[in-house]
Amino acid sequence: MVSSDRSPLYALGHWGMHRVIRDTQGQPQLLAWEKDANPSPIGLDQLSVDVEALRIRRPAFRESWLRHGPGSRTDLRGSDRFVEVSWDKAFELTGAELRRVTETYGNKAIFGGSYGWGSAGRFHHASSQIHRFLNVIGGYVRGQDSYSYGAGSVILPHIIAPMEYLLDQHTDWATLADNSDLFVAFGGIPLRNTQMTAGGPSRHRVRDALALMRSRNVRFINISPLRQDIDGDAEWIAIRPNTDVALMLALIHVLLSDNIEDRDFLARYCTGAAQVREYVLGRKDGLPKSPEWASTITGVPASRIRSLAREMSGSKTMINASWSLQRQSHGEQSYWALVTLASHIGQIGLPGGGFGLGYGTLNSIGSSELRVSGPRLSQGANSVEEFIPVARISDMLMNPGARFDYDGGTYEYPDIRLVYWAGGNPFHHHQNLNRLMTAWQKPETIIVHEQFWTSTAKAADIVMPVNTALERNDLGFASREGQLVAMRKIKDAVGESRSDFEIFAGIASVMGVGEKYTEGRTADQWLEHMYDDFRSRVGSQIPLPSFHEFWEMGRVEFPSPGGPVILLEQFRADPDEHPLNTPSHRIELFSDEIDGFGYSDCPGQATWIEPFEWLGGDKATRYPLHLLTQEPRRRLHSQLDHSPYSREGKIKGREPVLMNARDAKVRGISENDIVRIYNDRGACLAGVKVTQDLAENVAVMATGAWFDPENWGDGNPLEKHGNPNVLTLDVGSSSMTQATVAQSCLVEIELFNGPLPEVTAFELPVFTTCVSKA
Ligand SMILES: Nc1nc2c(c(=O)[nH]1)N[C@H]1C(S)=C(S)[C@@H](COP(=O)(O)OP(=O)(O)OC[C@H]3O[C@@H](n4cnc5c(=O)[nH]c(N)nc54)[C@H](O)[C@@H]3O)O[C@H]1N2
Ligand SMILES: Nc1nc2c(c(=O)[nH]1)N[C@H]1C(S)=C(S)[C@@H](COP(=O)(O)OP(=O)(O)OC[C@H]3O[C@@H](n4cnc5c(=O)[nH]c(N)nc54)[C@H](O)[C@@H]3O)O[C@H]1N2
Ligand SMILES: [Mo]
Repeated sequence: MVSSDRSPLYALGHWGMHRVIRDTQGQPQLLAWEKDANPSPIGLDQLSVDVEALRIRRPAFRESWLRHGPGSRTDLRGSDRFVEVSWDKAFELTGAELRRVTETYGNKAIFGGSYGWGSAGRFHHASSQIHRFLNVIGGYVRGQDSYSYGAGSVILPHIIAPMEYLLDQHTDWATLADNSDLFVAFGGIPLRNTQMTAGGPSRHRVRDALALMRSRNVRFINISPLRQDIDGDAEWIAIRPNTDVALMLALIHVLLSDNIEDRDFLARYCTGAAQVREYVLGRKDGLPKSPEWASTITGVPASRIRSLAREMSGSKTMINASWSLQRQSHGEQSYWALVTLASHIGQIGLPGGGFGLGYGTLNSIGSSELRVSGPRLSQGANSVEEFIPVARISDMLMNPGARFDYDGGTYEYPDIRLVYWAGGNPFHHHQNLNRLMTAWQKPETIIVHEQFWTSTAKAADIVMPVNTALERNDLGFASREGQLVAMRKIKDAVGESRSDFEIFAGIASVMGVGEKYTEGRTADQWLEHMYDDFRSRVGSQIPLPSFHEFWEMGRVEFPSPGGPVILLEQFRADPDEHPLNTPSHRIELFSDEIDGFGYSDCPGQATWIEPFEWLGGDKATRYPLHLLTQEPRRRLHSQLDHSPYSREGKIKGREPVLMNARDAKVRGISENDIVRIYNDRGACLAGVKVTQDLAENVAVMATGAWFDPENWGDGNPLEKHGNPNVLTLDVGSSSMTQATVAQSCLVEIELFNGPLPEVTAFELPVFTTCVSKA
């Protein structure tokens, strides 16, 4: 597509908009977008030498796979050499392998879950492209739910409403500023995380939103092990990790004991208040969930629990829980307890009150921009029924045929022979990576589309080089961000890299289904098609110019309806006219449905269940520190970890770990020391930052340092770079949701005195030329 030189150039990433200018040599440069008052520095380094150095330039096959065929020397995955081949050869070999697997074992032998964020852009959205392709060739085993909020999204429809619906309707920041007195944040509202929106933020709004709220005297309470989880002025209640449910139950206990629970709200909008009362007051189990009871579990003084409950019910209070609160052992309970607590306070559906599930996770939450479904690529229909809850990947690969519980059903793990990934990095995102390394050796073939030589790419048999969002045309859109962006190509692709679309089109063509996959359109024709479809769907709601005018303009801002947006406002106004989609059409504080599933690890109402790993359990005598792994300030997950901005945050090349000053001192550890963090599952190196602003016996690391084991294969090699997922626990949160429990992890930390091993995560694999088997 051609545009005039005067058309503005924008680059959109999950971290925000950049303005693109050309230097005197005509080379593109990325600048912060002038209309964004609080732009993120993440992404500015995308064109840096360090980033480009790790690009995948040509299709590459693992040597043993190419020489000896599928399934050969899978123990060498991650350390084998690679052979580069032409595109024609890559398409031919990949098409033949997909045909072999589907003809021999059926499509249910392909795992195409392919979880991951990929890049911004609605057409070149890697997971849409791969799912569309796999559907065209007969289907695939999918991964259900998300790492982000898998526990929440499975349980919430039973008790109130689907998570996506709730997230989309969160009360907007300005309405909170106008109406709230108190904002109680379990897990904080870290501005660090609000740099992102999946698909790309427009203006970063949360810093100014919090400032506005403070200027209107809204008081903030940060209930978190880490003080910095709220930037700026806030009361800090340092809670022991994974114990929030106990605190919430005790807050309800105070309301019930004081007779200040909102009985009208409970009667009109909820079912199950009686069962909650019985449980909280300890009528059945003889154990009142009192402030004293919760104090021993949470470390929060009973007196503060009492006064907090009274403050919350006596003022207009928004109670928020971060998503991290449900990425843990029995994480469903955190959200159920939160909704139960908010129902007892009775402010759900009022401006400024009620509950939130993730203010402070993304820029888009709390936005009052237009709600509209964006341009989309049809993925077609999947004729394979088998699925796994997304975080059960190692279980699936290791135990084909084994049964698992999930949301009231019982299912079987399929027998996977081929894994296909585009747009994600499991050797970043999954828990217990040493276990994943073992599981990863099972399939006969692993195909990965990547832009960079990540650990996942290095551990594949077939690696397809993908261009970046800066090297292709696309449509930029994200929910509640109020704009559509012409993401115009700003530079040529590196090496021979191509888009996922072109790669899948090439493979589809040798498999005889090229036309079905492309529908006869080029990538640019698809953009126009998707734009026109969007334009006709939104009609007069968004006056849009023709595609070609839009492409020249560079971006279109949608009319902003402004506020107020008030979560569950209509339900509150008339619950009969606007019923919930739960069995009782009310908020289910007790759920007959869930109770009927008979899960001991997820009973019929919000329950305190001892976490798998926590500071109050037996395991803490051996591993006395609770490791929390938060989202990284300097990158998006593992993306751009090789950029200068991310690397500047490291200590001697390792990811920092935050330690409480006393915990460091008793271990003889000082600021900037390199330490070994370990438990039974693995060990990694990290560089220490000492702070007073972290609860004792807690350590905090960011995720996303590229996985860098001393060697691949079996055993528990030392991870040299600071990827905390060698330490995390890989079990399902409960029979109900089977979600990740990344935040339930005990470790010990010791000074590392040995010679420092070199970080090799940012090195290319070894290439060889090899006589092909044919
Ligand atoms: N311990 C612990 N682990 C966690 C979490 C935690 O809190 N603690 N959080 C979890 C959560 S919430 C999430 S969402 C996951 C995130 O996990 P992922 O989404 O897997 O992480 P990313 O680093 O974003 O990986 C995206 C990959 O896609 C590649 N990519 C980018 N654009 C394209 C493209 O156009 N095509 C192709 N083919 N590839 C592309 C990038 O180079 C990158 O390697 O991590 C999870 N892991
Ligand atoms: N910069 C940046 N922003 C991101 C991302 C990124 O990679 N980089 N990733 C995005 C994605 S995919 C997601 S899913 C969201 C995730 O959003 P969240 O899940 O909200 O983010 P986290 O950083 O994991 O957790 C926030 C804080 O919760 C606290 N916490 C952890 N466990 C507990 C607990 O048991 N109790 C209490 N009270 N607090 C606890 C930790 O101190 C942590 O700093 O972030 C998004 N935003
Ligand atoms: Mo996420």
